[in-house]
Amino acid sequence: MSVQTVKTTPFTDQKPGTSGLRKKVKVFQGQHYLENFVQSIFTAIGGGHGKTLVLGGDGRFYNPQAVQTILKMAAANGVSRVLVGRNGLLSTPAASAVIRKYETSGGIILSASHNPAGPDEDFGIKYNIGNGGPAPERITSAIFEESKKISDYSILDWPDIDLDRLGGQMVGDMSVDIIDPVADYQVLMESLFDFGKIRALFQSGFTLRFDAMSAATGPYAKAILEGALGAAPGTVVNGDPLEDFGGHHPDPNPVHAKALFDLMYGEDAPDMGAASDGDGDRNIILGRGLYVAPSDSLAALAANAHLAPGYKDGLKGIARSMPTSRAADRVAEALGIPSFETPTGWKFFGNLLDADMATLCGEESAGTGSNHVREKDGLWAVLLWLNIIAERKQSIPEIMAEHWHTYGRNYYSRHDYEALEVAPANALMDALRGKLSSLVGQTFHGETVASADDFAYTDPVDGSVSTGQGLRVAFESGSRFVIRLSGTGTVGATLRVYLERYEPKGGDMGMDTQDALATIITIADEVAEISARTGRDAPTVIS
Ligand code: G16
Repeated sequence: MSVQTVKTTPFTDQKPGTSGLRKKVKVFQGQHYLENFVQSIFTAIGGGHGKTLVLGGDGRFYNPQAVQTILKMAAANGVSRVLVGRNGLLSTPAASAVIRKYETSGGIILSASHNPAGPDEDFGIKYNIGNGGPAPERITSAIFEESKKISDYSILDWPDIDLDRLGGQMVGDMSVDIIDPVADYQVLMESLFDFGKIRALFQSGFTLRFDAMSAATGPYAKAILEGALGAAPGTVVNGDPLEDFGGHHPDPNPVHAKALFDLMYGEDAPDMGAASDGDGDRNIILGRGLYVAPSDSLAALAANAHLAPGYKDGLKGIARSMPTSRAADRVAEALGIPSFETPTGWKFFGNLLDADMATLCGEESAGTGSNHVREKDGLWAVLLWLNIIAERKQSIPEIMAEHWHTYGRNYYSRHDYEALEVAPANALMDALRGKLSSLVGQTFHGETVASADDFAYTDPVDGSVSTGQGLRVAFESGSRFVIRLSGTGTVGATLRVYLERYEPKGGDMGMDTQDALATIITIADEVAEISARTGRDAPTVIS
């Protein structure tokens, strides 16, 4: 056994984005690229000595090779023990659950989430800390700083191990436990939800279609939905993880989950439709003929969470990312609990959850979760919906209609302009930022601007400040639009335009969402000069 010290030079582009480092596979396969970043993680966390880590990923192309490399580097950096999901597979929420259950120092998760996979597509890597959540900015910044000055990395000269064999193996002096990726996660779900009631719901004829999008959630969904809960065989479709996700984008939105949307809006729709993403942390929920916007899903889950055993004592607070609609705030107000508005990125929820200030969290980007782990959790959201349906004995459209009747409706949509050239996208942001203060008081198409700013967040727990988190323009009517650049893409720039209009209770709750938002869409385009500056006459994706 010998530790090799390999000379290297820094890369300038290893700055983690919204959720870790995401690049093309070919970039990660370049000489020293993965190794430099992994060594930067170890250095930034003070070395590996005596630590236990969790390691796994969404099963995409290059996942097994990266696992082998990271194991050899972990051993060379003094790590004592690594828990690895069988075949290198661990959904992101399951990795978080395993970190927490075994109280490890942290974990390395290999995922580019909803981005496509394959030799010419994307790969990603991120570090999660001991609470199970994504590393906060102070650590991701430290990793980036290390990556800019790295001069060598350590790796053990050791053969690849058998990732398919459950149980213990050694890599040098470091023990490796290959674990069943589903088992611990399933135990956690059983502790939160009334599996007996959900089983009875399925026995009574309730039908579900869960699209695992040929990605990480398949084994979890099959074991829990079809196995433990007795949903009919075939409930889970695209349930086998493929290294290229079957050539699709594992992004549960109307474009990439089109088959599910077509089914749910068709004549033979099951009672419920759901889908997850590449690494199992996102979810979408549909009822017959109804897509529940993720912001609305968070609000409805918050209003009904007490019906599930894990939340029977109520919620401490609700947190949402800034661009997420304010539907959940109304629920928090009615419950008499605080609501929090954080920047985009699940890492910003960690402190609130650790401090027990928030119980449920959610984002417009198809993410909902709770204090059971420190990541968003796709299958968890499906199970909470099922538990609520089993208790309320109502359909999803009925539950949402009652919700809007009680709270009013925040009509909401996100328009994405993908693969823009970086310079004009930055120029658009700069131009809008430059005129924010002058917008206040101006009226556009009957909507008067009440406030306009560049969102900054002060973490109420540790006082850390995050600036430049999105440009928001709010109107006196309660409508608003928010614009920011995505931090997860790997090609050019992706402009996200978030649109929201509040219809108070007693108003029209049955409008088409794009119709309801038409005026705000027009104003956003004019004020931010979107079509003029991008040359696009329509978004790439509307969700
Ligand atoms: C990640 C983050 C989320 C964020 C999303 C979109 O999700 O964990 O918190 O909302 O990216 O970020 P952006 O708008 O910057 O692309 P995931 O599922 O990709 O890990």
